[in-house]
Amino acid sequence: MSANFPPSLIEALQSAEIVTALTGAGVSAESGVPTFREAQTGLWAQYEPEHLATPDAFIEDPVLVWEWYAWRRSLVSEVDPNPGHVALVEFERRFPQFVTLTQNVDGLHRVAGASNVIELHGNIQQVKCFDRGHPILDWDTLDGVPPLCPLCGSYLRPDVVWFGESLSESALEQALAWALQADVYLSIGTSSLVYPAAALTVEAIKRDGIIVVEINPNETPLSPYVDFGLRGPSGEILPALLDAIR
Ligand code: BJW
Repeated sequence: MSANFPPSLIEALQSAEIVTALTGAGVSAESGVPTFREAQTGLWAQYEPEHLATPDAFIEDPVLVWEWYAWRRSLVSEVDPNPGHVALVEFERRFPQFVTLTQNVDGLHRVAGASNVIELHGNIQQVKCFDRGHPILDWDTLDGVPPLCPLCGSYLRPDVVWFGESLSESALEQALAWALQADVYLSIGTSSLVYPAAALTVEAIKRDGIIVVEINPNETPLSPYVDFGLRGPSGEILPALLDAIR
């Protein structure tokens, strides 16, 4: 595979000081975590996102939403990082400055050993309460579906970012700074449909002198604007890319 990479891409990576990677659900697909929007296997082939990943859905049916996340939490706890996650850890060691900005809530980048990770959409293993946002540890010993917040009595919910909710301001600010400083920006395994995460790629594309690379078996709305589109699974392309720049 390495022989097929454009030489100008390899040169850009070999001389890069700052590299920013934005990842999406596709990065975890080869670990067995379903993506969101692929018709046959996506989580939302069974459920519409608007029905489950919104505050209104939780207000309407907290039991259904809690149980959907409980199912996903147990799925995620049984899978391992794949060669794509592992290659990104090697990238982190290889470049003077490297960050993984992830939309994924599965925590697999950290499990793989990545240390500089910004989780833009939260983490499915963490919970907070619905009314006040109290972060709660040791919640799995609490009764109730969903359990109640020991501090204020409101329902607990996963500490993830639902549609219509704001991302952490500081996480987004840091992520934007990385997109605006990168020599090379990698958009990996994301449909680039969900904002503001996709806007990070848009901001990178708008800059002069940056190389923007998309790694995805399929095209996305941003594909026409990137410098290189590497079509294939990230679990194969990332290790090959790493080999090619060594
Ligand atoms: C592989 C592969 C392999 C497969 N290797 N690749 C501007 C314009 C339009 C709309 C908006 C906008 N700004 C805000 C909005 C509204 C909304 C939005 O973006 N809507 C769009 C759908 C139109 N955004 C929001 O509401 C955000 N909040 C916000 O902006 O607050 C301010 C505000 C508030 C109120 C009003 C207006 C503004 C919050 C977004 C939160 C998203 N949350 C979710 C759920 C997280 C919790 C959970 O997990 O349940 O995050 S939605 C879901 O989508 C999840 C993902 O992180 C996110 C992105 O999906 P991703 O990762 O791209 O996955 P897929 O499935 O879409 O794609 C997988 C890709 O992998 C595919 O391309 C495959 O080809 C590829 N692939 N195998 C490599 N082996």
